[in-house]
Amino acid sequence: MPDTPVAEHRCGYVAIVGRPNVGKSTLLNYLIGQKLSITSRKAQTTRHRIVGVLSRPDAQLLFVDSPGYQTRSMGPLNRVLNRTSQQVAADADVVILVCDASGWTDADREMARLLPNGLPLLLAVNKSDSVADKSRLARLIGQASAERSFDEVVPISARTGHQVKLLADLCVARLPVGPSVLEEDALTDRSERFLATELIREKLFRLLGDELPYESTVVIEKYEEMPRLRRVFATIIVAREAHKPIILGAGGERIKRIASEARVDLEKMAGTKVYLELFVKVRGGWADNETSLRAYGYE
Ligand SMILES: Nc1nc2c(ncn2[C@@H]2O[C@H](COP(=O)(O)OP(=O)(O)OP(=O)(O)O)[C@@H](O)[C@H]2O)c(=O)[nH]1
Ligand SMILES: [Mg+2]
Repeated sequence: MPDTPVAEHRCGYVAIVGRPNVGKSTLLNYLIGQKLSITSRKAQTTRHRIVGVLSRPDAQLLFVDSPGYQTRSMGPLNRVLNRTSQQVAADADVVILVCDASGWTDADREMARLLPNGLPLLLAVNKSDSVADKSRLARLIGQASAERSFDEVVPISARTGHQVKLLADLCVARLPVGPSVLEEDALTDRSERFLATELIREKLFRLLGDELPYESTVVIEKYEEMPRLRRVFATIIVAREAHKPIILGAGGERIKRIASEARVDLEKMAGTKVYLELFVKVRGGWADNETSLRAYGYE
């Protein structure tokens, strides 16, 4: 028998929510030590609920990344993304609200107001590495705490990892006691095929400048899994004919680059060689209503 009592094992869902672009997906990836959720400089990169698993001796944390909560333009796609964001928070055992250390904005305020009561709520003030003036950080924390009460407020950097372990520990302390619900070596609840669509979409977000058509998405037509090879046929869907040449680029340069960068990531993810073919199709109105959005995988 050990002399010191062994702490009880804990397990539960930790929602990662906040307005677009504050670093939620970067945080998820740092927490689980792997690139799982796609990231980019553009707002609303994440469009789905994605679970990333961290198994430690004392706990299994099921972190749930979510789309950035949008308070401005309100098309059908935005409405669906906002609903996903709120659902992720409502279903969690602990909620991490992520904001940007550069300042507490109206969008943060609205998000904080919408979060459910009665759940442990932690505020992670991210990108602290990019703020030299620490009094600014103190001001932000004062302002945020005056508007909503947080169980903990932690300045972090999802890029450097500063205080990310502390944030995880604070979550563990608030999770229900219980056994792990997933295998110890599980990384996510998502399929390889789903992760493949995401990695391709990431390249769209990263390789297109401001001309990125917001109403673009990726569907996998065929995903063949062989022991040492994946054969992937995917289509980039855009809503207007005029968007097609933007994706293709002059002489097809751009789509070639999207495909070759995506292939490198797909190979890393699958641990095999990958053969990837990309197509572009126009599907007018695919993002215009919730029924067709569902057909493209948006819940
Ligand atoms: N300097 C700095 N940049 C960061 C940090 N965390 C994230 N970023 C950058 O912020 C940008 C947005 O990061 P994401 O992780 O995609 O943000 P997100 O909140 O998931 O965004 P959406 O999914 O669009 O809502 C990227 O360019 C990241 O590299 C950080 O701690 N420090
Ligand atoms: Mg994201």
